[in-house]
Amino acid sequence: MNECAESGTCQHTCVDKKVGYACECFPGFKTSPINSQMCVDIDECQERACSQICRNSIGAYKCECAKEYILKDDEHTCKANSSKSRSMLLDWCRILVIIEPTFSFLVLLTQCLM
Ligand SMILES: [Ca+2]
Repeated sequence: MNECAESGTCQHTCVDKKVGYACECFPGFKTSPINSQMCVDIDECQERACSQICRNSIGAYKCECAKEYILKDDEHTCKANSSKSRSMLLDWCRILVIIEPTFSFLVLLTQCLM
């Protein structure tokens, strides 16, 4: 007997077994603890999926980063926004050029142009 042929057996996917059947859920969902035929969203944020800010949604989730940080290509971990710190370094160099022109020329070469 194929219970899966009957409509409304499982909310998402029905897998026919030799004895009975099993319900499976789409990615991002899990079987409901209350009703095994139903699927509920997985709260990935409870599983520490993101290194900083996690936003759960139905069937998915999204990682975000705090101010001054950007999301890495893995879409889970954050790194310091280096372009911002680099521009801060350049600002610092410009100030140094004004204060101490001879010394700052060496600083510019060693630090700013790295
Ligand atoms: Ca989710």
